[in-house]
Amino acid sequence: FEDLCVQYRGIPLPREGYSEDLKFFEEFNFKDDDILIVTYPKSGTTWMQEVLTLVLNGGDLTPFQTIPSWQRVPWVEIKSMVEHVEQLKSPRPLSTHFPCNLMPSSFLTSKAKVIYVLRNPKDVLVSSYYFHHMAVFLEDPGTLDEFIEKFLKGRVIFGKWTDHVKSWKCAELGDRILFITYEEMIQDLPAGVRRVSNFVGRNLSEEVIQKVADNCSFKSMKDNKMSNYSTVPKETLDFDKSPFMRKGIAGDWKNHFTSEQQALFTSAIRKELEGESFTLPWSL
Ligand code: PPS
Repeated sequence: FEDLCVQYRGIPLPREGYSEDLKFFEEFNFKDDDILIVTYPKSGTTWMQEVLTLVLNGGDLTPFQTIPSWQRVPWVEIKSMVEHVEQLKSPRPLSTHFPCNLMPSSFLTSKAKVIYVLRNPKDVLVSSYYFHHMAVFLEDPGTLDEFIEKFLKGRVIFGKWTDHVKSWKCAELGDRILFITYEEMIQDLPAGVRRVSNFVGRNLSEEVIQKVADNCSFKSMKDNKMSNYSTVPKETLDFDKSPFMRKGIAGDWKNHFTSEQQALFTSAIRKELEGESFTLPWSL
């Protein structure tokens, strides 16, 4: 694990794409009209990148069909993405997997908006487990028991899930932050698209909202080369092991966790969140 990760201010980052020296990120200049998608990995980042692209373009499918998602909504903490960030027109759609306490100072002084996508951590864990099999740059996850232990201890990329959620829930960003869950988008995607479009100040017609939702369905994104990561070389993502767009459902953990694993996981997460002033949108 240590060989494959770099440590940055207490959290492990994948060596692929990241370095300990994040000076360029620390000096990143957030603009007031930036829109930042924030996620713990495997929570629905790519999904929200597609929704936001289409919302900001009023349903125009061209960028969605011609430019890979990571160029349209680049990660601010990855150096090779700087050139893509520089090409963006305002309002700039951006992504990050970082906890709030590691954001550069310009973020806090700006009025940049945040869309935080939250997913049930048991499904995050299962999705991440498969991703560790396909991502050649990550360590073998071992058995599910072993992976659960690593996940709960934060011996995974971007550290503990609970620390990530706490950092953003406690950030007191007021109406600068929208919390939206993966599960609510599964249940009613047009309603999720409407929440996003209202939040970013785009008044879209019901017809356009429906068009965005149709194009952001799991099936449609799985078939779109610009959002399914199939253009990434096999030396980085091995699609023979697992697809990136794997299952796209809520509750897949029930097909993987034993009742002992479920009890252990739930009590560990509850303990980590004891005394916090926020509640999670689902019972664990
Ligand atoms: S990453 O690597 O952090 O950027 O991954 P991320 O995009 O956050 O998460 C990948 C999971 O999101 C699922 N996904 C979707 N689910 C439903 N509908 C749509 N349109 C959709 N797009 C992506 C993807 O399948 C991964 O979840 P799992 O459970 O592995 O299928």
